[in-house]
Amino acid sequence: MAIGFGVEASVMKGWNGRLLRLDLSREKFVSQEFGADFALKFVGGRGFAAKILWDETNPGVDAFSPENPLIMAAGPLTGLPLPSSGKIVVAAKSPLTGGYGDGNLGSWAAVNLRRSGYDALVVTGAAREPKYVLIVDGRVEIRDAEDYWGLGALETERRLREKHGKTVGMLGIGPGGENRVRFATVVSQEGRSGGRPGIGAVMGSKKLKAVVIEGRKEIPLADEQRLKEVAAEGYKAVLDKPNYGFWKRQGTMATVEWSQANSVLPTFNFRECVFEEALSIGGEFMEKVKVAQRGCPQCNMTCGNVIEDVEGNESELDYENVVMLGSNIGVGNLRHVAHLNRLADDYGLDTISLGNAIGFAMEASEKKLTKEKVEWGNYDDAKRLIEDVAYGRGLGRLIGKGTRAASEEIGGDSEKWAMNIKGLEISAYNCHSAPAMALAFGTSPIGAHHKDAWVISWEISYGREGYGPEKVSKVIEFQRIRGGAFESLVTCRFPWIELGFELDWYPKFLEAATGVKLSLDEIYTLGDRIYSLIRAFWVREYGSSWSRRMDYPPARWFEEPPSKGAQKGVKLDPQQYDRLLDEYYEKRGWDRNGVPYSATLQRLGLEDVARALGKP
Ligand code: PTT
Ligand code: SF4
Repeated sequence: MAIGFGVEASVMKGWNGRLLRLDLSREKFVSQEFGADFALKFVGGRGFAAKILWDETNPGVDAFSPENPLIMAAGPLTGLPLPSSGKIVVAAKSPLTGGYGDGNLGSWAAVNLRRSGYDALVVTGAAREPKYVLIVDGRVEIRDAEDYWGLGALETERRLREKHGKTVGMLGIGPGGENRVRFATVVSQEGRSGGRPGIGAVMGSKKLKAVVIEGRKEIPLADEQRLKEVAAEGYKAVLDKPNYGFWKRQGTMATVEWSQANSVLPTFNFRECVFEEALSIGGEFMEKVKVAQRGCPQCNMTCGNVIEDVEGNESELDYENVVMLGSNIGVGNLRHVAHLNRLADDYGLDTISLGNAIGFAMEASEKKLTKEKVEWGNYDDAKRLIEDVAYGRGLGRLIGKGTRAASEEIGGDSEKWAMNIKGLEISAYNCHSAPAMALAFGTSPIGAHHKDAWVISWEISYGREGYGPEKVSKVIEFQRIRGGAFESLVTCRFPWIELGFELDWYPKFLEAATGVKLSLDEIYTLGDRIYSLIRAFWVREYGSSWSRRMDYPPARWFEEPPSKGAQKGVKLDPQQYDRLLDEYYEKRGWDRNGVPYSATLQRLGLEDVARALGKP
């Protein structure tokens, strides 16, 4: 069985040309070849995931149904000895948003999957009893996971490594995924976590506790010598970047001070943009108490900063984790925040949605919309609430459905401050006074995540007040690079965005690995195809309830300006936001409701999608 046609898998280089298909209901697996057409059109990672979801799910499929495929997809650069290439995309139809969902995490599982002779793993069906899957050099076994079910993700990884050896790569879930918390993630490497829109819950619904992978095969390369040369040059260029030393010291944590200085730091459920205790949870303070540094495979700019939490455990911090479980809920002690973060990693819960959900609960409690009391800044309340989210108890059960569903249940005016777009909670940038970043959140293909277009730094230096067309162009440019290129080549974007490692390196890497010569513009067109395909998936899933309102941020940004800081009194203008959205749709070739025109889909080689959507 093969997907695509034309050049056969056996003569392709760079890609292994194989998907591993696993049906947990029947405990069967099959290795499926794909051809060059599929590889060249959808590249890998997010591209593969979007195509498989579009082709293989029935419209309206329940995210927890055995038919919803769980996809773990690498790309043609993943796992090669290239800068920061140890990343993998995990994807499925999201139980949180009801649309396309994915995430990207660093893991030895990414490298070992490729060294096992596969480019992606596609899991369908559902086991009756807990299982884990062991893949060793391409051989597959489905094993009993009864002994691991109920354990935290960190402990599960420790035990499975003890059993299968230190060099295995692992993707696993904690109790959050087992209990189908709608923002449960997939966890790896003692605290790398991906799949914000509930991909861990989809894994839990299949009773799949973990995937353990060992791989020692060679990945076929078009020009091995050339790859060695460009890789060595690339690694050296990363080391030579002026910001390298500071990055290694603080990683993403320096953004806390930056966000505070620029009044975009989410505080008290995005009500405010500055936090009085910001410095005590920032990068400078973290640097003083840091005890270790961790990172993803193949990376020479590792950025995982580890500190000891209030209970004496190690906790790996990033900007998003610290802000959402710190200033956004009013907690200003880094060791307390670190423990909340550690709990999230162990339970396998996304810190961004979790911090939003706790902030939402604290505001709801303040407004007397909940029976249970949870107070701003109260560490013990936050800790208890996290446990209740993971185990589906009380208020935790409610907010574990996500802020959109929770606000529908508690009512009042809570919809205005349920800080999500399309059901996915907003990541850690407050956009009362950042229209381009608001548009980036509004049009992100998975809901309000910053990963596709983190334009806020550019916007603030360019001029944050305006709503000019250059802002729309910047959002699309970033979406092409970040959401298109990096998510389908599947390699970390930090060398580029954080150190200024030039984008021109990537076509060189791709050519050495695959023999395929593509310009950056051609790579961006691939990104446009993936974007329109994902948009079509959302439209198909939502049917008649789809409208441009799906791309709007919550009312808080339009109606409730912050009361403090340099941006006091500033809020987004709804008419101007609407105009940005119109321009965005026009540039993408989508109609006034954000639905791709038939001509756009055809131009991008998605004729079947055009037919299915039935658009003019
Ligand atoms: C990512 C999102 C982010 S984005 C962060 S911190 W960031 C949060 N991390 C979490 C965590 O940790 N534990 C937890 N329980 N939940 C968490 N939720 C949040 O998840 C991540 C890095 C980071 S750190 C970022 S920006 C970059 N993201 C990349 C990306 O998306 N694509 C890509 N090609 N390269 C990237 N490089 C950087 O990787 P999601 P990771 Mg994460 C502990 O996955 O779902 O996309 O959400 O993957 O291995 O931890 O690396 O300031
Ligand atoms: Fe992982 Fe950080 Fe390296 Fe990117 S820069 S690969 S997130 S350690």
